[in-house]
Amino acid sequence: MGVFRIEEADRPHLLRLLIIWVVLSIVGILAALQIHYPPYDQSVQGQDQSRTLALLTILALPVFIGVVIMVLYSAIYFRRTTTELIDGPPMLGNTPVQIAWIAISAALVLFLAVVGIVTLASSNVAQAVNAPGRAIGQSGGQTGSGTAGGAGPELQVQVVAQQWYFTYRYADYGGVETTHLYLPVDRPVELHVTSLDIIHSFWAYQLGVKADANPGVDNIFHVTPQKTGSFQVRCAELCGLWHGHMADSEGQVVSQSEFDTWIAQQQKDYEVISKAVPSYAPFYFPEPLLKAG
Ligand SMILES: [Cu+2]
Repeated sequence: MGVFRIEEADRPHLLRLLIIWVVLSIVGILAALQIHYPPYDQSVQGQDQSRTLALLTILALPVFIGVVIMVLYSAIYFRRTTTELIDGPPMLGNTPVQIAWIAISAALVLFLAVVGIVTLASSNVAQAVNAPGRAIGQSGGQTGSGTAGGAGPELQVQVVAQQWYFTYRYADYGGVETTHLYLPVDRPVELHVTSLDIIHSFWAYQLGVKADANPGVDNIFHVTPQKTGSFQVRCAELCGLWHGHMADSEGQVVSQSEFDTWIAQQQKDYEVISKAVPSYAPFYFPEPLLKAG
């Protein structure tokens, strides 16, 4: 039963490889646990993404280390010693090794599939809506009733991309449109990402949100900021000459009371402009499309 038996001469090699693999894997995993994975923890969703990256890194490390030490070990200990070119002993497969690699790969892949399915089944899944006539949110609507203060239902924030900046409309506050993105901490937010002209991409890096902004589409993302402070906002889709200009804006996560003060100020500041901008809608169409009906 040659195939099932490990040759006597191979045992020291196998033992040595095993020890090196276990030690390096433990060191690698301990090092990987020290890393702070982007997009960090400013939002619940961002923290989930960081955890997923950590999990994938920890699972992949022993596999990666196993392959690398096998290659290096073979290059050192099983290299050709003579200048003469001769074939090595024929190998006709190794059943235990084959069973092990298929079982381990299958276990890893199936485990990650379960993790993925559970994540997808959670409530944080994004959706895109472009059915005409859909009212936005439950509490919002075209004019909004203004549920100021308190951690109520999801705060509706519309992200409007256009060449070459983002503006934000707060459905719950009369659809007021501002040039800054403020979000209250610890309150679930429903982001409605859309565009006025061409395709952009709204990327709030530290919040873990990257959403396509398409004209005529209401792209919905859920995010719950959990730490106050600023976050970067940039466009992640090449959108014309001044695309780079869409990289230097910042959003703020603030306390609910600061948010209330800020939004009241915005409603005051933009009162006149609010009358001039189109009324709040789930999405908008660029001029040529409007003309084409
Ligand atoms: Cu853009």
